[in-house]
Amino acid sequence: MLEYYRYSPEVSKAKQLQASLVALETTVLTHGLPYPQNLQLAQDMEAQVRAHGATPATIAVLDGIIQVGLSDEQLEFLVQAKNLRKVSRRDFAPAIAKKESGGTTVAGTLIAAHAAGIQVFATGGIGGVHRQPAYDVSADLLEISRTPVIVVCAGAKAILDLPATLEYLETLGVPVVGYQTDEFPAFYSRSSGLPVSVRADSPGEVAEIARAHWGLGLDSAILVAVPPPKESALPAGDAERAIEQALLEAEQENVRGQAVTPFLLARVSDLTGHSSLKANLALLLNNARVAAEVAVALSKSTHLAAV
Ligand code: PSU
Ligand code: MN
Repeated sequence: MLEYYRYSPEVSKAKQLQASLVALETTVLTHGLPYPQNLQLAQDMEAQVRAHGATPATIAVLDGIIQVGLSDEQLEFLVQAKNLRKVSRRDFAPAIAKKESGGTTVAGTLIAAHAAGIQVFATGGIGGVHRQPAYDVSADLLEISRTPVIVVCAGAKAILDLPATLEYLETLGVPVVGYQTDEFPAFYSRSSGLPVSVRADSPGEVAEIARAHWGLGLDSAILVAVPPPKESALPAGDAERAIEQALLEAEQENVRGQAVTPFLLARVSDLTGHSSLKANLALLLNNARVAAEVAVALSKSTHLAAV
């Protein structure tokens, strides 16, 4: 399997030294954000991870190779190239066989991170159960249910059906940890009115929950939901109005399949005068910081357990 993977020198070294690693996804760069904001974001997220004591591993598929950690040149290519694949579970083999390139989704990044031995992953918002049509369910949820990685996010993207997404996570047996909150955040906004299954107030508490879950032989992810930073979070009503309009347009324009999420996020950004974009960027950086802190706490608790 390793023939399909390549690690950057920085990631190889961190693995050798058993340093804390944080995986980062790239669909948000290739399908979520315009150039050059996507490049800036990728660099800023990596810097946040390093500033908090961990090593970033930005994951993508380049010319049919799964890259764990990207060079500056590789990142430059990824953020500017057109018609890249959105790589989820079903898309790895086609991309590899055809030597294509693409950004990995939450599901895709989880697969690669786990294969590379990385236990913590930062993203913006996970995919979930869509409001319409109700049978559109992101592959992110199934991957989260079967990959033992801590996923740090701002909840599920608010364009989704959040109550249904939480019910689905419950069915799949995934602990949903509210980070310094009792409520599941609504991605652009800090509250949804929906309860999480457990609250944790520090990185150490998150690490304890993960260790107990995996120690029991339960092999799902731990979903850590961090509210978006106060300064840039949107009032729930503002976000909801834009989302409803965007959903209407998606239906009128018959947007389907993998195109749905990028379409909705871009329309919500336009309709909110880009304040949703600002919130999205701020929460991604914040999640990178929390993920680094959790990765450091996890390696400390693992070392203690080994003593
Ligand atoms: N966050 C963004 N933009 C995105 C995504 C997240 O701000 O494009 C991506 C994530 O990679 C997530 C994917 O895994 O959207 C979900 O897509 P779908 O609903 O098609 O599974
Ligand atoms: Mn879908």
